[in-house]
Amino acid sequence: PQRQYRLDYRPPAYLVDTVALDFDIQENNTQVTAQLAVARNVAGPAGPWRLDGRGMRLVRVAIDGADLAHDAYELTDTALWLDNLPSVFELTIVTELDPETNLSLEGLYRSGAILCTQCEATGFSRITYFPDRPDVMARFTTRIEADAARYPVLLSNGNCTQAGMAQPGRHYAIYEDPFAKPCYLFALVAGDLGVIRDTYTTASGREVALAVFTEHGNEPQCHHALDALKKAMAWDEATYDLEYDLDQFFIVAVGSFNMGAMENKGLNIFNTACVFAHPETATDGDFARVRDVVAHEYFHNYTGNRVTCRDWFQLSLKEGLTVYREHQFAIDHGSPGVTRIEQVRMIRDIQFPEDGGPRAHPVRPDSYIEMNNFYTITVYEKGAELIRMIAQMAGREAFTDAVKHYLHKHDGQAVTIEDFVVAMEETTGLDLAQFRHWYSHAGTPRVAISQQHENNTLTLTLSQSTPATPGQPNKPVFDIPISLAVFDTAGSQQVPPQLVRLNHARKKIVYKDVPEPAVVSALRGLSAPVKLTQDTTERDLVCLMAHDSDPVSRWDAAQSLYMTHLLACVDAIRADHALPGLGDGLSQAITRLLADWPADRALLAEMLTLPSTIQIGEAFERIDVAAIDGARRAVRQQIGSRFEEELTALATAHAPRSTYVFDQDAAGRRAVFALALGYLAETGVEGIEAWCRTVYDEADNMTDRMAALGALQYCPGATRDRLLGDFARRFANEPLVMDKWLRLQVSAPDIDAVAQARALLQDPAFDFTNPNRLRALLGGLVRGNAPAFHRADGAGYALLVDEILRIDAFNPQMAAALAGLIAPWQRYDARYGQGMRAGLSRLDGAELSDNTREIVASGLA
Ligand code: BAL
Ligand code: ZN
Repeated sequence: PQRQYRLDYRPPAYLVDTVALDFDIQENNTQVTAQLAVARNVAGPAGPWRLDGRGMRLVRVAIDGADLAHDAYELTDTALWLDNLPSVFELTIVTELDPETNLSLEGLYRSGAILCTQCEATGFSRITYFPDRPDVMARFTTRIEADAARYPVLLSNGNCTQAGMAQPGRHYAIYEDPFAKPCYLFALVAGDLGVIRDTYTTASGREVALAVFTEHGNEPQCHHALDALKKAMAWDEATYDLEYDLDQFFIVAVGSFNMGAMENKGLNIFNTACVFAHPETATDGDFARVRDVVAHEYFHNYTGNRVTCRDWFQLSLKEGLTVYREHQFAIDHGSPGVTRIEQVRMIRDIQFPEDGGPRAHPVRPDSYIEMNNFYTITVYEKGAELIRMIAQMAGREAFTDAVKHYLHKHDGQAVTIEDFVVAMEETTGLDLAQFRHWYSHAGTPRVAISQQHENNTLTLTLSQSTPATPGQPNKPVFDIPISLAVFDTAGSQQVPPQLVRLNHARKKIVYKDVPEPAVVSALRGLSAPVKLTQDTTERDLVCLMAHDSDPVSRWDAAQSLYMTHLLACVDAIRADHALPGLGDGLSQAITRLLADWPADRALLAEMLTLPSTIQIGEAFERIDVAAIDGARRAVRQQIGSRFEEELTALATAHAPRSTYVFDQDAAGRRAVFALALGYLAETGVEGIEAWCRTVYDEADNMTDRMAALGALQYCPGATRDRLLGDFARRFANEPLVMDKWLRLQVSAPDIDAVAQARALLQDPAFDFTNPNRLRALLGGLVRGNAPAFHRADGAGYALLVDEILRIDAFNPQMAAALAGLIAPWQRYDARYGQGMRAGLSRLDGAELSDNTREIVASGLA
């Protein structure tokens, strides 16, 4: 495999003005005829022209209508090379594909009753030979012909301009997309589909036809997604003056999909998991995710489609910005504090570990072997945090103007992250020279803040350093926006919130006329993706938890209090000492919280949630899985026992009563109920099983059912078995709900989860070529039951490696993602790390896809 380097970028040798595609869908194969209007690009290199292509049969190549003989071109496993070309010509290519046997879920493939495509990053080159790079933008016309009974619905990008009957029993449709686009945004769908429809009238009065397509019978689960789409369209008009630009916008939900969704122009294709939301089958979390993913894909219409990436190293150009826009949208449609807390948790729990492991890479990577391995939390979420930092420094209004300027300046172009940053500077007046390091350097900066207070003068000393990451031993000094505020111990504000730019290795900030004692609230709302150490006292944290004006900071103070106690418990377990008690400060803080519930109940649930085991692991040089899990469970039991009465009152007050609605208030109540029930179950309080049974039996929605089953994970016995059996029978025909069941099957602490997973993998009721099933079962085991996965005999690693090898043969993207779970073996205590490494070595000795090989090699480097 060839490693690609960012600095090797050369403009394309030839440009494609128009592409006419003709899909002839037959029973067992599909023939694709592509006609390209091509012109030499004077800015590009001379010599033979490379068209990418793999996994299909080349039937015909013709230049200006004349067929090329076999010796007039060169064909390899991954490319078609043409030479001695005229400067302007029409290229015809005919290929034959086997969508029925394509389990990679790239290119054209079957998902149930639906033929569909996935072209990002390079799936289009499984459809026809083409310069499969985003800086080749062409106007596409697509004709699809298929059996009318089997495929009554035929869809592609743009607007439908013609449709009708073809030969007997067959029909066709023609779509024209007036916007030039890279081939990664191409999409086609053919199938016998149900649909729900609506319209949206844009701010300037144009009517857009909206639709969500799905396999028959699932239509009732699609209304929430359609509603979210209309909200997203209205939000983008109101926030950025961005109006939709085609006559139709369609979403198609398919069961087999590697990603969450895909923003193809005018024809988004979604994983059903990011479309379906019905109270009986989806939780509040699912409802929120569907809303946000629908919005995300819609927002790509401008940030990604109208302005796209020059090359894949620039992926964060569209993903970081679109995730940021999605985050803004989510904050405007839910509890702002809790929504931000969820975003912060994602950064700390998933991005920080990636940035501290063997796969650490800059938001704009410098090289890759397989691009699909770089659709990462760093490119997406850290990329969004970089945009958020720019927005904070610029101020919301200036930032909004800058985004408008960027989209206007580069409309219809394929550009770079540098182009984006320049556009930000041009409008906001910010100097982002030093800030650019965030894009080019991996790793999580450490920021330390210490305070001295004398004669009413408060001096803060801020410093930064960043650990080395693979291939980047030396780190620059970053430009880090730190949000600060100062309170007195009663919670009155002494210094209002302000943004300080830590752009030196060390910086002092002096506040005069601040009476002692002062409580410093720093990095409020995670103003930068850094790890903070601060010399705050327990008293300060208790004060911030009660009084900070920012709910995210209140939550963060609680997290710090919990963390101090959790770390002491991990140390005690490792040293075989008795566990320390809860401590006065923490007890006092929880007492206060449980005596005076914040109005935002979702915030209360967050404030009573301990840092995750991953978060706790981040605090250690080497991760001791058993000690960390043991400590977290023990602290939950300490809290459950100490506050049994208060938690019972909390659960009782929020027990399900009314008919399900998905709104902020109701979801918050359900969240706090589930949280209290979980504590009580983990503590084993009397009567808890009966309570869970009642909740389950009487539930009118999936959120409450899952609250009961989640709590029962701690209560082995007949009740749990009966309810899990009932759940499996009730939802046997709902694959997404059965994914929840699969996770439950492997996440209980008392079971042999590895044996359970192996048994389930043999169960013919489940299609374990489907990514959602695999994520549920294997993700459920590795992430949802770490002690079971990391068991001492290595059976968990053996199972995962067996599965990676099986899956790699048909879906390399999925296999590579799973291999990433054991790549960071060096972060683990040797007891675990050696087994993880042995797993990687076994993979290394096998025949692997480029995708999986790249991940394994990074782990073994
Ligand atoms: N472009 C891949 C799916 C997404 O990020 O929207
Ligand atoms: Zn995206």
